[in-house]
Amino acid sequence: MIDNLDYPVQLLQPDGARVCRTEYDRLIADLGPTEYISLYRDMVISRRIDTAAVALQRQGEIGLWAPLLGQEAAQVGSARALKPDDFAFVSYREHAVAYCRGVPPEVLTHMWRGCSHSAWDPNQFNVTNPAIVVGSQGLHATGYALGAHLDGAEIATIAYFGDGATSQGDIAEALGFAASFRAGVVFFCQNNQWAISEPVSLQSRTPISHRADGYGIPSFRVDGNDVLAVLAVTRAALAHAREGSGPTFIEAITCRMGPHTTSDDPSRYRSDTDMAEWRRRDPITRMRAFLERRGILDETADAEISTAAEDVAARLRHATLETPDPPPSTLFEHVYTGPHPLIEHEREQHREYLASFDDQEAMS
Ligand SMILES: Cc1ncc(C[n+]2csc(CCOP(=O)(O)OP(=O)(O)O)c2C)c(N)n1
Repeated sequence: MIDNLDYPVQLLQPDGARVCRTEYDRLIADLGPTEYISLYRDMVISRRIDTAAVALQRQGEIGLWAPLLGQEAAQVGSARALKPDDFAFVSYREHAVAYCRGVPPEVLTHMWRGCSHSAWDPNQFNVTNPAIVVGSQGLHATGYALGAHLDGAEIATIAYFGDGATSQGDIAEALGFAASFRAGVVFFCQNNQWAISEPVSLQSRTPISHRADGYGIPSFRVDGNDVLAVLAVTRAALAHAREGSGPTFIEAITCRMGPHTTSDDPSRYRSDTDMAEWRRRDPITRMRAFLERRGILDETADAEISTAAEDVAARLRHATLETPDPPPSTLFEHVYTGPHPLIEHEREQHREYLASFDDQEAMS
């Protein structure tokens, strides 16, 4: 079942035609019209969350956002393969993974507005908060997977990271450790073609999935803009982890169609012509074409999905604008689990700093 062909696994062509591949078809044989619509719905809603958050950043309501535009199939397909007890360790771009795990859309902007250290309780949804330190979550996922194995829990762990992160020591260490100790972790690399301005061709002289070979980790290459193929491949990898067979590596080939973050201007390093081919492979258009070919998406379902997406965007917007600014002193909370002399010293300095304004007021 492990497939590391250079040609990625594809079950849906860009025009929505279904490609048959028996070994992968059987992994999604349980899907019917309801599930197809539901996958499409999650992708449409995820994209709408993303555009709403970008608009909030442009209006100065959040400090930063890392758009997922173009990566909806990679994220929704893989997240929908997870079982409730599995645990996902994410980077800063996996808003659709968080959404699929049940994180309320209203809290997705919390950290980016600077009003919370932690947007949600990771243990409530079995998905971590965004990790900004590139690659760090690979180590966290590996440790968690090993711990779960020692506890006898039949769960899988998945670590999401980008092509750039494969050049980080953290990912190399995680791969080595997971392979040696057969940790049940799925290394899910979204090869979105860019690490900020650095193209993947410079990042790796081999297909990214081949890097797993050096660690003795079986790998898959999948068309990351094909939600059915991603779902099938991730189900296989997660099953491998749950049955105690150790780690796997998935390279999902996709494209970040927007900027790296809202602070980036991609026109400085890639042309519109470069992006034309990727627009043709848009994951949402592709799934929609598949649904239309099968006559599954009628006007009622289409309208319901659009309304739901607008509703989620409105809730996100409203919640972001309504979130109160926390008192600045909360900066010093939760740095360590208990009191720490350095933090207490800094807290006192901060108190004195604020008090100095009271003195100035009294003098004027
Ligand atoms: C350890 C570390 N080094 C550098 C950075 C700065 N940085 C943030 S994102 C990024 C590129 C990551 O690219 P990739 O892993 O391909 O993920 P993508 O952003 O494309 O999803 C870099 C270098 C960081 N956050 N952490």
